[in-house]
Amino acid sequence: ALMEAHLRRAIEFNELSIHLQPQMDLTNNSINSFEALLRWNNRKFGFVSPAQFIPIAEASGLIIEIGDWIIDEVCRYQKEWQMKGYRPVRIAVNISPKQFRKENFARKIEAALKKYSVPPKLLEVEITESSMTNVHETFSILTELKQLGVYVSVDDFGTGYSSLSYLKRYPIDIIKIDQSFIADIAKDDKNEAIIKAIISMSHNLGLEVIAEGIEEPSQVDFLKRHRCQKGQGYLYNKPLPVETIVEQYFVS
Ligand code: G
Ligand code: G
Ligand code: MN
Ligand code: NA
Repeated sequence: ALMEAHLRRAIEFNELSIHLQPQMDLTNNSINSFEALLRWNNRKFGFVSPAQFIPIAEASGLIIEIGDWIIDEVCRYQKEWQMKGYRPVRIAVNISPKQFRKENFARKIEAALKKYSVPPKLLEVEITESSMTNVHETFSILTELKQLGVYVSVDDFGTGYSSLSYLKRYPIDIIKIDQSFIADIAKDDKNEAIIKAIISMSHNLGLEVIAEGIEEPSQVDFLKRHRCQKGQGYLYNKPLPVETIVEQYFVS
């Protein structure tokens, strides 16, 4: 409850920031996109992990305000980068179930894109299977997002309890293979069989596929051998402050 009280004032006190993690094209080591990851530095608690405070934000409903803030920030960066003539790069944003299902979610995204004149193709919405509780509702939100022209990805793929039928039902663009599978490459044959199946299923469905949590060159070799072309992880970069990303990838 104390943490919730502090979180309630985090935006006002400028305690939230966004880090960006590059998502690579594994075939030529170029940047394909970024994932935005929230960071909170509180006066009392210091740095608090999103794994700790996102559930609090979700339970208290604060996630709506925080989520709106993230989308606004990300669109603001895009505008700024566009004005400075930087190469356009898509940014993926994690969306909590409550935020996804809140009425007017797609309209809010549309408004933020419009506010900063950002092309929809430069925004990606990452949802998890836990957002897809109601078929009719999920279909209608995803269809609106599709019509807007933003990308939609399924985060932590392979760890939920959903049936695979949603892949044919919903307009999804990208599958993100959960990092637990990548961590077990070369340790577990069954695990490797599952990754191969996810990659080939993604290709056959016309979906993009990206591997999360890459830490070892041998994992890249495996992924490339099985035609997974995209990936992210500490081997390439940790999530970094936006200024660092700009210096490293745009100004040089
Ligand atoms: O970046 P890190 O590994 O600490 O993130 C931990 C968890 O918090 C991950 O599950 C990640 O998806 C989630 N997370 C990070 N940033 C955001 C955010 O901006 N919004 C939401 N909803 N979840 C986030
Ligand atoms: O749930 P989601 O996939 O959005 O969470 C991403 C989380 O994974 C972030 O907290 C991010 O900091 C973390 N992460 C990113 N790359 C790596 C990696 O190579 N190894 C590990 N262990 N975590 C990673
Ligand atoms: Mn994610
Ligand atoms: Na994930």
